[in-house]
Amino acid sequence: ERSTSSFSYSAYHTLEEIYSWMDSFVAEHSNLVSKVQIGNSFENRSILVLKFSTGGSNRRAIWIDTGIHSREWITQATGIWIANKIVSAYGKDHLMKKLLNSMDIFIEIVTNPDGFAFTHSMNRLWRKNKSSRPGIACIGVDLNRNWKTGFGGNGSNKNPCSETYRGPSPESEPEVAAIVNFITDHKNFKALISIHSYSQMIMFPYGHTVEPVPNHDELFTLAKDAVKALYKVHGIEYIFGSISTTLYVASGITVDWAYDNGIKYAFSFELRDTGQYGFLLPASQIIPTAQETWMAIRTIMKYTLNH
Ligand code: ING
Ligand code: ZN
Repeated sequence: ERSTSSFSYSAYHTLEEIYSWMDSFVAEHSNLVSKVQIGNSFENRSILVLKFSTGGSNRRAIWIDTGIHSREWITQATGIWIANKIVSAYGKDHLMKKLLNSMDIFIEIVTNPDGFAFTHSMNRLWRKNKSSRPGIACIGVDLNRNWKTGFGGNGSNKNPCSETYRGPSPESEPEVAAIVNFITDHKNFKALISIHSYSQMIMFPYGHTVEPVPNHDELFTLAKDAVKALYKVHGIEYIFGSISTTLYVASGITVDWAYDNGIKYAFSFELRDTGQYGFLLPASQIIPTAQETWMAIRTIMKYTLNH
């Protein structure tokens, strides 16, 4: 796209279309948005993050990632819509104006670019990345099992052919290492929201143990408020709680790493639906899903700004 005016926010797009949209989007809103390359994927694609900032240096920041599992197409589509929403909200929404005058927002829309390209070309239901290693027959590591916190624990698999294969070692995958390096070097992230689909849930650490985190009650209340704000938009019901007690025990996951590295407001969303369409959510649901998800994200952002 040479301009975002010809881009459809209510359709699913290829990687090339999304990366081209990003270039137009950044060019059209250069006062607020810039593009940061944080690394390269296993197959050497660029790993890109959109940065929303009104200035300052190394301000307190909020991280959002979508598409760490490539087949969860509603998440990348929601990430695109939300990026566009942040730009329009900066002009209209007092909270967002206030937030962006003191904090930065980073959104990684295609967190697993190789897997995403593969879901378009070969296998719509591909989840993992596309890494391969000598002597290993199966392809791909589950990027939501490759993080250091709890690595190798229950709810992750050491079999390379498993859909939840954790990889040979923590941060073995360039897509995970890129985020770890970026967030660690930045040192000022206060909230992180990692977006998956499907199941309609808002969850928080831990995943690797049923042990509650020190600020469990605070996260529980905030998740409840986010679910309430989401419900108000289109009447869609979400459940909420810690990952291990709401969904299942899962180890080596993004939000557990974030939490143990000082990001005390760490959440994982599971977007629409509850299984009717699953990963194949019709494009007609992109905008309503993004609208309601935005209100949940905004709730968490507001709380983070004020704490
Ligand atoms: N489910 C997630 C998975 O990686 C999840 C569930 C989310 C676990 C967040 C831990 C943290 O198994 C999907 N749909 O990917
Ligand atoms: Zn997922």
